[in-house]
Amino acid sequence: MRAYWYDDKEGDKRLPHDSGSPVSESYLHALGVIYKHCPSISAVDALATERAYKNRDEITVSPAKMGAVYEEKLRMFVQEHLHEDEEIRYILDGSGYFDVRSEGDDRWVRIGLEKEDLLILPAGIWHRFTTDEGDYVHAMRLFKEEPKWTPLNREAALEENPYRKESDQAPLLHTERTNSSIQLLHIQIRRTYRPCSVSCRVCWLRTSIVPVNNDFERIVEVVWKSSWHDTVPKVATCMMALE
Ligand code: KMT
Repeated sequence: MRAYWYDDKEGDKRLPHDSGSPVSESYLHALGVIYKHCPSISAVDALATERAYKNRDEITVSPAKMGAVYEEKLRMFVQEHLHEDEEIRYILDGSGYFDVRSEGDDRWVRIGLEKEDLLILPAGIWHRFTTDEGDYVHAMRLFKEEPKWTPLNREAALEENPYRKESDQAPLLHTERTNSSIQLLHIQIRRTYRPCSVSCRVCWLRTSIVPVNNDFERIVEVVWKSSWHDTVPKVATCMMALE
């Protein structure tokens, strides 16, 4: 895997478009994007079980496999879109690029993947996919629910989509170490949902949250065992339930 800022130059997106500025894995984490090198399918299976994935399929994106449909499929994949489910892609062979939008300044981060690379994209993140100059990727697609690929192409109205809003819904305001094993996270809940638990986007460990002053829409305190991580997670995702 190699991640870097896309150069934004016109032209075939299958070219590297490498601006020369690398992007770190911890920046990807901050966007909710997780990379793992998985040398075996059993490592993928373990991850799928841990994150409660129910379905999977395989796809080969190449002119040899898809024939005339190849260009059309590529046009769909490369159109900027989001999904309402988290998705996992595992590269079985070949290579390709996932581009994800940065938070705030809306720039493209390019993530080059090759064989044995696995990527987890959170629900609601703007992204796109293209093959590279090799024009060949064989990937496993893992789905939390139905084995379907439903892109919601970018348009202004989709900023109101609940999955889009949730993707940056729970900014950490403040963290506080109370002793060596307990961490308090103060999280701002901005919407009128009843928060029920909070998950670390890096390892997906989840803990329930306790509202402060019985006010679900303000600040919640989370007791986070720092032994779960060497460092305090910088990004947490609130799992919401409608009241
Ligand atoms: C996606 O989500 O854009 C895809 O599934 C593309 C094909 S998988 C390499």
